[in-house]
Amino acid sequence: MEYILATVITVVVSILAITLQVLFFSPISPNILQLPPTPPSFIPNTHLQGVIKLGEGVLQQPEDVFMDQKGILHTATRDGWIKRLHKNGTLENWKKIHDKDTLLGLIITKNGDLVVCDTEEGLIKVDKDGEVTALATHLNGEKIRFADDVVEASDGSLYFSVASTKFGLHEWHLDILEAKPHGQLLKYDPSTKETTLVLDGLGFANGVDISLDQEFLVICESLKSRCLKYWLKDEKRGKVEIFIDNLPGSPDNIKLAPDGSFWIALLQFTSSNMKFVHSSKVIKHILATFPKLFNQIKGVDKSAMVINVGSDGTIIKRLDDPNGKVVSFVTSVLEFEGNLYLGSLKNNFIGKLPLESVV
Ligand SMILES: [Ca+2]
Repeated sequence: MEYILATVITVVVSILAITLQVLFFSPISPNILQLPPTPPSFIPNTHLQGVIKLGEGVLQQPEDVFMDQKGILHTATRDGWIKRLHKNGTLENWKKIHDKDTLLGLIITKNGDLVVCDTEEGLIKVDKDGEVTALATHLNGEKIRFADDVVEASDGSLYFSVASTKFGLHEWHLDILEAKPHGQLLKYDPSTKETTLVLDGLGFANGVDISLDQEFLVICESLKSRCLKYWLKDEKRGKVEIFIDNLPGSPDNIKLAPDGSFWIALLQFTSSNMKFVHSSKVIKHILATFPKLFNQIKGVDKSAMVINVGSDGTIIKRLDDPNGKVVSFVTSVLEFEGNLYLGSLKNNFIGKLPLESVV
């Protein structure tokens, strides 16, 4: 009898403790989020299972990929390196920035400098000699915490996204669970060395790129399953409209293709698990308090999808690895000389896919 009583008391106290922890010490103040419905005609294909693995085992979760004018592929890996893949297949450890896993989107500017987003340091420049300089570290006196992706406009300005002003890289899941718009689009002017706010209130601001005619910039909001168009020129300058919405996934990086269309990597958060999670604040509090539970159900590392979108915002092509057999958690997709190159936050290689294999 005493044993049963002790067990009941232990269970009750444990439930109370967990309830108190979840309700009063939860790190988030969540919103309910409606994810877009899956289109009725949705039939996954397996095109992405045809990728060739480049630098396998050496490239740790290369989130972004960028090709310079000579055809040298650049990526930032989780061990703090900028690595280069040459046309002859040689892999070069080019520049070690630090020992952290915080490097994300990168570009080579027209001057030949590499600019990379660091989720702790802001925007970093590495010149041709390998000298590292911090470009944008603060906005109005506040430290820039979660720089995600960057693009250079024709006038040399650097536009870059801040995924969240509230949560850092290692708390990205909290931003997703909270489902509030903490993202920004910032602009760094190299002539004045000033950083200014362009857009605020974005839902996990992620990939950025600029149209072939330089008329508009596209910025993707992972949380809202959409990308926005921000006009850069003429009478529409500064205006914002939807470029594409109701995407079948959460957009990560976006890259201009040679023909003026765009390639977008879509994170697969739209599983039934995540739809359920986004429908309940209580569930969100529990998952925010117990991150291992979130890792079990997030599903984003179990499949991959990329899409090709015309400059008018219509989907032209969709490529999948529906069960993550070869690639998963694909975060960027770049088209160069008839091939796609895929970056990922799970895979330890860059995927190469000849486009002729998917026509
Ligand atoms: Ca990104």
